Amino acid sequence: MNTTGFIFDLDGVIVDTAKYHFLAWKNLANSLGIDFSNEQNEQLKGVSRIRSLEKILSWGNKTISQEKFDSLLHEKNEEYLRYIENMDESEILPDVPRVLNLLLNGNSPIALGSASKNARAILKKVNLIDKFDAIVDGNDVTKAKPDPEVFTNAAEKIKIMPNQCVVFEDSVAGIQAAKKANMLAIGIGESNILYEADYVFKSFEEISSDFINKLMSN
Ligand code: B16
Ligand code: MG
Repeated sequence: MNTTGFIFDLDGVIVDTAKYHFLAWKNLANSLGIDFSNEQNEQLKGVSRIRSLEKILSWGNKTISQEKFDSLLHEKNEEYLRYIENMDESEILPDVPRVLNLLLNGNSPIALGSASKNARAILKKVNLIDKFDAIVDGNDVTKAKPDPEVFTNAAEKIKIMPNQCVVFEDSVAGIQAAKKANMLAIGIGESNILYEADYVFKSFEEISSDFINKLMSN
């Protein structure tokens, strides 16, 4: 086994489900009379479902009953589930399979570290679940990103020291979580947003095989 561990976020890194979360949150916010901008959406990426709704309500200065809160969470997830119902391998982001296969061929431990409670279902739909040695998702943690719990749990499961782990993340909260966990953080997205990462690439297409090989040999 290689001694560097690789931890992947799911939404926005492996699959482009970030757009479905955006649509569902926007519809929910607008139905409450709350505007929902792209900038606000960035602040929800990587953030748990409960925390996301709390943030939206605070942006709109709304207070609602616990019952209403729970029913909105349920509705948001139902809409999201409708979007992802027919997902298949075609929704895997470009060059993710190339990088996963490089890591597998290099005998590197691979884990998923996602805030989503739907992560396992999505990995099954896109037929990638067998590539992962360990999965930690929103069902397994009590503290959401930017808390490092999801990544430290993933490192424990693949038996790799945190400072020997590399995290791929598309969210500000996730990059902060990776850094708090003492891991190398690679941002997938825009460098002006993910500036706290150690490296930022627009997508896996920009990450050379040479770069991955170097990470594996560190
Ligand atoms: P769910 P990630 C996160 O997944 C998403 O980025 C975030 O937008 C979402 O609210 C969160 O999962 C919870 O997802 O409602 O499916 O449990 O990026 O950490 O893979
Ligand atoms: Mg993400």
